[in-house]
Amino acid sequence: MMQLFGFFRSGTSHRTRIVMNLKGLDYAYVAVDLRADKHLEAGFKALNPQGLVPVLVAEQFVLSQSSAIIEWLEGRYPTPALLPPDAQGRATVRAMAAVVGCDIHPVNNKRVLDYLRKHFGADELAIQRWCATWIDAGFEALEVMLAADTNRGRYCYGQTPTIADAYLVSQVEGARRFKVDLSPYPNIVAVDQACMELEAFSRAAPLLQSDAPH
Ligand SMILES: N[C@@H](CCC(=O)N[C@@H](CS)C(=O)NCC(=O)O)C(=O)O
Repeated sequence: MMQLFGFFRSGTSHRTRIVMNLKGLDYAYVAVDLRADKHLEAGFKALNPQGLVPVLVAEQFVLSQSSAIIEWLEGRYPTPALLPPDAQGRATVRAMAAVVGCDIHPVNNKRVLDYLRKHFGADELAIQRWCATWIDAGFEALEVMLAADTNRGRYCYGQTPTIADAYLVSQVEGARRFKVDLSPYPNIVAVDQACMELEAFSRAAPLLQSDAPH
């Protein structure tokens, strides 16, 4: 069985869980406690030298980087398709995913926030403002992209969930954690609500994972 190494409230783990659930894949979840720096221990770094979650162990090989894992899952388990059939559609979906994956998440990652606390004296209010700044910058653009697409149904693109929804829903979760006001983003909130009606998304929620506080 595949093993997914992750952490309950890691956005990159969350988006990967959503994709695995949408594909109907069974997997063993291995919790890596980022609060206890388990990801920096030699045992985990032997799996991923970057010391970051998620890691997927499948078919005797080890994959890191959620975007690479998600693309591998899409190629290996093509049904249901989480990318559109046409090149323009695929590029549009990947662009929306990249707003989160390349431009919001990396600057709000734990190690970045720890660095701001340690070397720049950032207190929790400053951290909250930092995170909100980059979430707002990405969400403002995504909101425009969603509003402009008149062929869209209830999800980010087309009539069915795509990888863009997996990225967006996990980032909305992070936005709520950092107390970002979501009222300027009605299309994002509506997409999140539509996705959360699907079991694949609701079952992937951070607080439902075995390593979440109960
Ligand atoms: N680009 C990587 C980023 C992975 C990543 O940063 N994961 C976070 C959790 S969401 C992590 O392990 N953070 C540990 C740290 O910052 O020390 C991916 O998409 O997989």
